Amino acid sequence: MAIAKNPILSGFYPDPSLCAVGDDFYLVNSTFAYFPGIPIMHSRDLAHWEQIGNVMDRASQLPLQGCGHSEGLFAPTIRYHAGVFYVICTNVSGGGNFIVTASDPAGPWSEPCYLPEAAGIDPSLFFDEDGTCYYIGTHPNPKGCRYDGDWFIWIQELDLKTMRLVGEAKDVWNGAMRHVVWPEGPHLYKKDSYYYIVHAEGGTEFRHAAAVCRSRSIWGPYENNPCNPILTHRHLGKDYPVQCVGHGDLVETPAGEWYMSALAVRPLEGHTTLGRETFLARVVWEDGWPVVNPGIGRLTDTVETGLTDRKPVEPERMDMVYDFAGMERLGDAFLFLRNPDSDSYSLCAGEGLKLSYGGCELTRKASSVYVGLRQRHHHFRAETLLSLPPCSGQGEAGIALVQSNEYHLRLALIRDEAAQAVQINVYLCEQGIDRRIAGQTLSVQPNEDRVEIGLSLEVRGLTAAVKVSGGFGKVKVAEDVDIRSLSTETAGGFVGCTVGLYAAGGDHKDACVVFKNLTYSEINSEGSVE
Ligand code: 6LW
Repeated sequence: MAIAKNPILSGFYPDPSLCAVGDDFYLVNSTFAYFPGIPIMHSRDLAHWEQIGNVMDRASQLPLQGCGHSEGLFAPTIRYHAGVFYVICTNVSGGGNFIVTASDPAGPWSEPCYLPEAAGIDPSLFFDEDGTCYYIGTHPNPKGCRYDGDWFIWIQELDLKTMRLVGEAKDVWNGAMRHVVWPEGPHLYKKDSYYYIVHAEGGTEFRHAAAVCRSRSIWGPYENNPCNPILTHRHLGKDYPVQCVGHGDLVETPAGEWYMSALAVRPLEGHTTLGRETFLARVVWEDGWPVVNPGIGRLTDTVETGLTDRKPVEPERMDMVYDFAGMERLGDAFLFLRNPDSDSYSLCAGEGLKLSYGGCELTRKASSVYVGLRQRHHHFRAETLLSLPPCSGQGEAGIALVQSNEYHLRLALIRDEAAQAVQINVYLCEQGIDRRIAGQTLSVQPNEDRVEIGLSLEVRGLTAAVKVSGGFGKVKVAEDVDIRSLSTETAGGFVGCTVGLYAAGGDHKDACVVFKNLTYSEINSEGSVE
């Protein structure tokens, strides 16, 4: 039997939603300002997940220009009905709520069908037994918010032929607790002639919780589960290692067993750098209500899924080696900022990944030239070998750990042609202000064409160390850099860190830095590869 290890998706995989189609499970997450948007994962045992694509992989589907790091795509929902996959989501930076569809969940997905009449966020779809489709989402209390977070869950029928909301919209529920804040992430289900709404409340931070209500009619009145909330860690105190648990979605296996995906965070000393991650819990039904992890009542390190173990053919490796010189496409795991300018990136056989200079700094809310991977572990090392052109017009290139445009760490290389040297600087950007925290100037050989330098960024929890290597030998540039500010608690927002390669600035717009490879390895707290 398969045993799922929590988090089932570590790192920046927030707002999970999942659905079952026969023996197959599909899961999606929110991506905010990153492109492509909404990774889609597949599993046959709920334990091993493989990315099969990205739902929003064309700029035409996903306008993100100028959006804030935690704007763009909010919480998506995935559902399947009558041969069609549906993802419904909100682009808070352009267009609002929309639906995309696909016959193959790996894609291609359709252009978005916007629902301008649907206010608010966190949309979900429900297909009733007679095929009628309903939209469920959240919006501010239509009678006026009495306090911050005074929102309502509302339902309206969706005509699938016209993709328009039809009939009356009805506010059905505003949460389980008195003076509840942020009832959100609602999903509708039907079981044994009851309609159930599972939703989050309390805000996505420490007081996050999953709750449920039910009704015999989809339009209500909904009755509160007397055992609410069904999942939270807010009563466990701020030292508990897994916090902010909520945003649940239920799925039934072919054997009739139930599971819930939920988001949670794993802070270190009160600092969350990995963002909101995806967890799994078991669900049983008692007296017509779902009970999460019965006998335990909180998220566990492992979950027996009751399904045959289906390790992927290529088991997920925690050391990921990308040899760009031999790759034809970057692969689905890579993330860009907002809508990338494809002319600034090219994979050249035998050479590597070329990034153009001339783009804007990572501090800007713009489509900076950056390509990254999610930080999947508290302790990791990222290494790359790059080659700097003779003329980059003072442009910088290197490796960055990005929480947002306002909070990131950069190991930045500038080739100084006149001085026949390479300046190596470490910048910690906080509140959008760059601070140079370490630096060195290393000489290069006179008349050297391209200069090859290896970069290493090692993160152990809340500190980072950077090293460079090249013709000049190995140099430690900075150690024990305090990166606590690259956390949700300081930076705010909804994302986790990504680690990536970038190029910025410089007045030689035709110049490129070439990255030969990128290696991401999980390490232990002593620095050895796991
Ligand atoms: C999302 C809402 C939430 O739309 O945070 O945790 C928002 N819950 O449901 C952004 O992820």
